[in-house]
Amino acid sequence: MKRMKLNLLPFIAALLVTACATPPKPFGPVPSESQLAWQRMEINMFCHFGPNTFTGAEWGSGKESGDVFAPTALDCRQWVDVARQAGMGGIILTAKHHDGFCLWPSQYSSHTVADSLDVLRAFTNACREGGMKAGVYISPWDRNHPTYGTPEYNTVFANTLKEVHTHYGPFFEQWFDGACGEGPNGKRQEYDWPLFEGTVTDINPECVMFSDVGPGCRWVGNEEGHCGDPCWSTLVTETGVRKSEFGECGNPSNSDFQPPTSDLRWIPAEVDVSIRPGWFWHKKEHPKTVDELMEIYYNSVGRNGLLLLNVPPDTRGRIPAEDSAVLVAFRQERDRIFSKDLAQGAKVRYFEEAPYSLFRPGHGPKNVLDTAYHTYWAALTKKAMIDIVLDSFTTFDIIVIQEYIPLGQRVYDVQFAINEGDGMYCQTTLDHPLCTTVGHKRIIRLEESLGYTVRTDRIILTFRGYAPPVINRIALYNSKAQ
Ligand code: FUL
Repeated sequence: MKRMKLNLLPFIAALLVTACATPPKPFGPVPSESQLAWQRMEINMFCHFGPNTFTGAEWGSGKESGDVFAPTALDCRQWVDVARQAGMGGIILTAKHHDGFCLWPSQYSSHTVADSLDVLRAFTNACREGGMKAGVYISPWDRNHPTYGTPEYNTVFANTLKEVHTHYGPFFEQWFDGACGEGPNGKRQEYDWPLFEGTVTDINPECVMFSDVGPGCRWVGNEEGHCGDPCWSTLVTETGVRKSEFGECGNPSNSDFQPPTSDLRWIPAEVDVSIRPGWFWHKKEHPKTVDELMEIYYNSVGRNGLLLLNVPPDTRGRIPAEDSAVLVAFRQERDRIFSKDLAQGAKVRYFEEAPYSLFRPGHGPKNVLDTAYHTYWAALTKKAMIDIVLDSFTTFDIIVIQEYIPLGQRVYDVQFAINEGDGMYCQTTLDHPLCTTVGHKRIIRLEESLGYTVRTDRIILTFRGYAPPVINRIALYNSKAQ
């Protein structure tokens, strides 16, 4: 028998390369396809419209006459036009607020619009015609329904959901408000959440359901337009926060991420805030300024949240001109700042001297510059560095970083070093990182986080993750450029 010395090295090397070329495994909970599509919408419109628009109330008593609801020139197409011009992809309408008044002729309530004034139908038709996604807010709290406060109401509410989702859907989002007070019989309701959620899921499994704690997305914990920092898209719901136990930006995973446990779920934060002081239109109120909206944008979308901006129609049933003007200006301001990515054309490399800068073949660092969503840089170690070399010294004051969240939210700390000229490097420290977690999108304003605008030709970013970071995008902008 001939004896041969078998050299296994090339096989092992080939195996290693093949293993590394495969995409990284997801880490912890990840978004469903509809949650991912939802997160990528980034800004949606909320429309609070109902009897309160006419009575001046914020919380109607449920005793108001349905006749007060009398829009003089209802035009849901105009809502869609305004939302589109503002760069929004979806609108959520308050089809039933706490007063119980239904904006469609429901068979489960006597407090509704007339058949001839089916606002929900006009709204969903306008959305479909205009290529806008429609969402629906249906308040569980009902100050009108006589059965509220009894087990029977749970069936009424489930039937109401069924009616709306069957005859007016599909909706991209179902909003379950967390407010829970007494009904007309003076009693509080014990909600049957599994029944409500199951009803929606049976009809439309793609519908992202909002409530204080999900299951599709969750309340950020305030109505002022900001996420906590850090803002994780993961939440412990079984042993952690439950419905109605939610504080200011507060949930355990906002501040203190726990590496995956069995009851950690993907439940990203939604930031609901009104363009005006109230949720409903009131004659004496006016919209926020562009600067205020930009601040909200940075603190919501820029901190891994989805911004749900409420723009209430007036008594005509139209969005007032002053609100649409400010929304268009808000869009123009975002376009002005974020249209020129100064990192385009840069050389991106891994940091040659450091072993922790290795990456998966096929998922190299230059992928952070392209705008394709499904290409990313996948590091091989939990601490990973990337080196961005610009053509020349460049001034910028904003860095945008995106994690590739289909593989989970991993990063908990980002450090930043730049060449300030003469080989002098300036860098952040672990006590004061450039930012904490990243998630879908992190917009870092350098004047806020470092205290100054940057001028450099080389940026080194160091990421620390609970698993090797997977970064989708890094971009640089100068908000002061004209
Ligand atoms: C709250 C409600 O009580 C407000 O009226 C409004 O609808 C806001 C979006 O949610 O919980």
